[in-house]
Amino acid sequence: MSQDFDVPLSNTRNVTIVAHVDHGKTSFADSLLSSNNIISSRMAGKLRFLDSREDEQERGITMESSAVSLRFDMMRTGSGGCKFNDGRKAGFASADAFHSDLHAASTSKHLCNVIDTPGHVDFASEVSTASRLCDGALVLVDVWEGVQTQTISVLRQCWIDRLRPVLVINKMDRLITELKLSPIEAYHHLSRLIEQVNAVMGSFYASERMEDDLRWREEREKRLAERATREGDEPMDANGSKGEGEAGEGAEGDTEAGYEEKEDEDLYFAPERGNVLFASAIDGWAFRLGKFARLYAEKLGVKEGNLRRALWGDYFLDPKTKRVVGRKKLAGRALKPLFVQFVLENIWKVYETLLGDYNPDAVTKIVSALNVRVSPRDVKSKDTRNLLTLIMQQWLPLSTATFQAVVDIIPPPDVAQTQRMPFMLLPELAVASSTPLQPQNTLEEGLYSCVRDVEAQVVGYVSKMFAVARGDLPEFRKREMTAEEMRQRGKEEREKRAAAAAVSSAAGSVPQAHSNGISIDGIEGLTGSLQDLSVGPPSELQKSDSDRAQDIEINDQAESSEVLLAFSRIFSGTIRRNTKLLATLPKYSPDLPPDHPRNIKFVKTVHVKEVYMMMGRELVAVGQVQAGQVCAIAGMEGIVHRNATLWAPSSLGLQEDTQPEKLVNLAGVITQASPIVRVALEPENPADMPKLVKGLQILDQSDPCAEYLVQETGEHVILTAGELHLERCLKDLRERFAKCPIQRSQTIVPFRETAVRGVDMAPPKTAGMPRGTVQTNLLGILTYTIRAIPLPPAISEFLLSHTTTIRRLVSQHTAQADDRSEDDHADVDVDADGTAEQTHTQAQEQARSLTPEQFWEELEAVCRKAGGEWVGAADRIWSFGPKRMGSCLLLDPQDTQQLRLRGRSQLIAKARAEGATAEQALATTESAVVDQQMATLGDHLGSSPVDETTLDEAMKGQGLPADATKADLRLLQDFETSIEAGFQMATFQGPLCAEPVVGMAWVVEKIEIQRDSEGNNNSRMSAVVGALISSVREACRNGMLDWSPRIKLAMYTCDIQASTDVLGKVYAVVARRRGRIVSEEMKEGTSFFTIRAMLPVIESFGFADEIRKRTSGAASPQLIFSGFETLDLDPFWVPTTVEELEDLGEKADRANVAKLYVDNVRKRKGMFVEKKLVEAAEKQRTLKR
Ligand SMILES: Nc1nc2c(ncn2[C@@H]2O[C@H](COP(=O)(O)OP(=O)(O)OP(=O)(O)O)[C@@H](O)[C@H]2O)c(=O)[nH]1
Ligand SMILES: [Mg+2]
Repeated sequence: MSQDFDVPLSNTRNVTIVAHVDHGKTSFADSLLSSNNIISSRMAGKLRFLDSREDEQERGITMESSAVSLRFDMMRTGSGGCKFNDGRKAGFASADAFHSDLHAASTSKHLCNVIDTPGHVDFASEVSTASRLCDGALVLVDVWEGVQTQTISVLRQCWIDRLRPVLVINKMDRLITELKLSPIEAYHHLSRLIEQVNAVMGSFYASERMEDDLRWREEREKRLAERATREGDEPMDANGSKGEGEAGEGAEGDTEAGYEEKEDEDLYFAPERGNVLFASAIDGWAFRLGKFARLYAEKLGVKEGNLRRALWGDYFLDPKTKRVVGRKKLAGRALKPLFVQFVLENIWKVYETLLGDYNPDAVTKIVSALNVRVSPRDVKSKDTRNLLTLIMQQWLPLSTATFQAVVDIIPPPDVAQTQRMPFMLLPELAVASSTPLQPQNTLEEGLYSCVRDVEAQVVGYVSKMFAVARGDLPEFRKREMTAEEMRQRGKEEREKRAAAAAVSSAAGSVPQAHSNGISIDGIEGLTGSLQDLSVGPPSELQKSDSDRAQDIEINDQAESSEVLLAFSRIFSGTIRRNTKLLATLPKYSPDLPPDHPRNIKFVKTVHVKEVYMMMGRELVAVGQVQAGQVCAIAGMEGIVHRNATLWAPSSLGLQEDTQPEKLVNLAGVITQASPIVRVALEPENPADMPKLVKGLQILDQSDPCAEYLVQETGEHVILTAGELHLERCLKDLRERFAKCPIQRSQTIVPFRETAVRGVDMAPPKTAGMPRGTVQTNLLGILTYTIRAIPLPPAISEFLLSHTTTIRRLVSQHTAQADDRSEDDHADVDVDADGTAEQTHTQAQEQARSLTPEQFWEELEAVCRKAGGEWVGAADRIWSFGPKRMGSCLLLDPQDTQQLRLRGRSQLIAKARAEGATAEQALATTESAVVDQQMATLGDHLGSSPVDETTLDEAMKGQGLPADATKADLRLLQDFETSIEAGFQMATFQGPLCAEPVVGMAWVVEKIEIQRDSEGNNNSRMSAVVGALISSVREACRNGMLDWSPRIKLAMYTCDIQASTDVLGKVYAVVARRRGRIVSEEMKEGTSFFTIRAMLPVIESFGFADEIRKRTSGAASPQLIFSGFETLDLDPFWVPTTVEELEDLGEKADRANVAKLYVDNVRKRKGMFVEKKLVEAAEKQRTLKR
């Protein structure tokens, strides 16, 4: 296979194929592969070549994304590729350019890096990792199934990552063969489908732009006002009139006004714009309107461009006048839209002729009319489906149409990077800014323009690590020898043997044959051309194969046969093998210098051992890769875990004296699926433990969504996105990574705890105090009162949807933020208990990330709305919990003067605005906090036994040394830290079953320190500090239990399509698993219902299989995690009224599902579970008698 990846940037494209599960991505990719002769065109659409794993082929589901670099030649004008206008949505308008271009001819080589992704929701993280590396996406939609849940989420991913999408309406053949629609019905169906997709795009646009729009309008008004004042002095008629003056302003702001307008319009898919492909992957055909416009333009004597615009929509050909007319001029005639007449009917005809009664004459007629080449044998063959494919593949070749659309619509890397880079480097600023951001330094210039020079700074981004069998690396793969080589080899062997026989004295002869057969696979031509380009010593690229093999020896242990490679894209410069690079891990902060103590541990040196182009199952070692390409890099195993940004001053890599001034961090993969399903693993044979641990480590690194952790109990736990994902992980562990039999525990599902105001709660525990109040006196020295209150739902939802903002906010306040973990798992923080913190849902993820000011303002508004004591609560927030970023609050009392989070946030912002560095700002804020604490210290020093003195008086009046104040201050600070720690612990492990608490607030009503007369009760004080944490934890828990506690269940939403006859069965399954139906819709024109149900995750195992069985395989539900939902049942509830006792028995343990769940979790965690083993023993005895 001869490959040449060296094409100009303008002819390079990076594209990902995304869709809902089973909409035909992998089949679609097949046809593209066949254009490069990787597979035969007869097998295209059937082979699913990129599903290279055995289980992928078995199940017919893609589980890992795979990349392939495809070459194609295209006839273009001399301008070097189609023209892309500038501005964000550049390209859609270029359809004209494209079609006119086709007439002028000059072929040029193009390279398209295609990444096929899985559609199953369990592997959604693979989609996010792929989209970061690409500039455009082919969004497939099954023409019949239409927009599905994952379609929406992939469209959202494209939107977030600023990928230019091309809509591919796939499985068009189903409309003819399965659903037997007429062309006109099909046309209406297609229009509705495109509308559906556009509605989704519109919703993203609306939500993002609403704010932007407001900002833009405000700015514009301000400008207008300024201008009005400026021009106020000028004579009115300078511009003719005031009104025209405004028009002039309009013209000045035209770029923006026009920009806004165009953006909205460019957002949508419209066949006439060339961003919609109609395809049948299985039959190997696809087209855009341009194809038919060209065909008919001449026949009808209409301009091609005009015809193309009329080919979609309600335009008709008036048979009398031979003119194209709109609906108005139909005058009641029943004409067919042009699209039906010229496009669909032709396709329908081919299908009907070939798949109807066999008629060789009709077939021959079609073959000649379409001007395709089919061998007479094929025409005679009875396999008409195959013949159909042959004809359609030639008439409307899928790969040609797709590559044309890709070149047309999707910008080349340099153009794309100019638009995408601001969103990757400064996402918040870029979204907020109305004008495109500009590069600030040479590094950014390189990134914005995708420079490829060897001297340019190298920046690459690793979006995931993936495992390949060592034997699959080209260095290790046996190359198939040509006949000539075999003859040569035979000759050499014979000579060798003859020589050996001649020497024959020594018996133990040479077992050399084994060392042969390792060879780089047939890319001599390529390496040759690369040598010319390379700057370094040529010998590097000419290393012998065995040397290379040694270089790749990443893991010395022979038993490990998996190598981890980095799935990467080069954004600037050229990466070469055998160079050193810096890898910045996701937690690296680009605002601080690289040698800052907080950054230093996130910068690692890596050695690039080899770079490969990816060819689906094969890797091709290429020695170097230039900017704008997607590639795989060897040599980062053990250093880079998930993602990283690579940097070097030039293609020569790091030198001894390299001192980076600034590094960037391109991390931003949004993992939409949160790992929610947890199991503990152990090897069947205990001696295999080391193997398992090693396997788990590889899995953890190579799967973007699987997490591995060791629990406190010593259990080895993995977290996966769902059942299918878990199965794949187990299979990988058993067969590839650990290679030993493994047992799994029952699935562990997280819960949440909260409390609500119940209807018939017992009286408050502390009499005379509001509910939830707990007063504690520690050793007679410290008295404090804490009151628990359930948060109003609006506040807790707001907090939940902004956890990322809160995390950032809190880390701003603590210099040592996030020092806890050195790993680079930025996306998911896993605590010791194994509870994934990132369990907010897709819907919640949509929430914009806010600046601190915005966050506080919005929170304040939400609190104000909640009313009552919540008004102003935002100012009193002392801490968030659990883990400092959850939806629980620790609050100061209402009349507090304390400088809490918000006050500090404002101080920091103020200092930053005045030009202070982050550290300085922090320092000034800290000292302000200390000052203020000093000022309020007196409030906490309760009445001392001797006399009632405040601190000041104590200092002055009693002549206490200044040290005493400092000691008091330190004491107060210690107390506050302990109280916060206690709160964090209480929220991290709730009172019910030690699961995290959400939606609660605790108000610290009072802290009073009783000083004794000498003020030297140090030893007792330290005892208090020691006991305080656990005491606060208990207080928080008890306060919470004073309300009516609840558990929250992790829930899945799922859409099930079922026909009327199986509907009842589906409902029964959902009900039995404690799910509930949310909606039920009849699909237009069919007897199918789309049901949306909510299902507790804990009850979901085996659900998909069960539904599939019940519906005879018709429905396969996609379970999507949708957050936690309160189970409205008090786990402590027991029947009290006579009826309840009669109905449910004394304990109602069967009715109280909440208690059941709680007890199960407690049992699993080894906590105390109240349970009687022998119940009603007398009764049993009585029965026996
Ligand atoms: N009728 C018809 N079936 C198709 C077409 N394209 C794909 N299929 C079928 O749809 C099923 C799924 O195809 P895949 O290519 O595996 O779909 P996918 O999108 O890659 O699926 P995942 O990767 O698992 O999300 C297979 O049975 C294909 O044969 C098409 O154009 N027409
Ligand atoms: Mg697939």
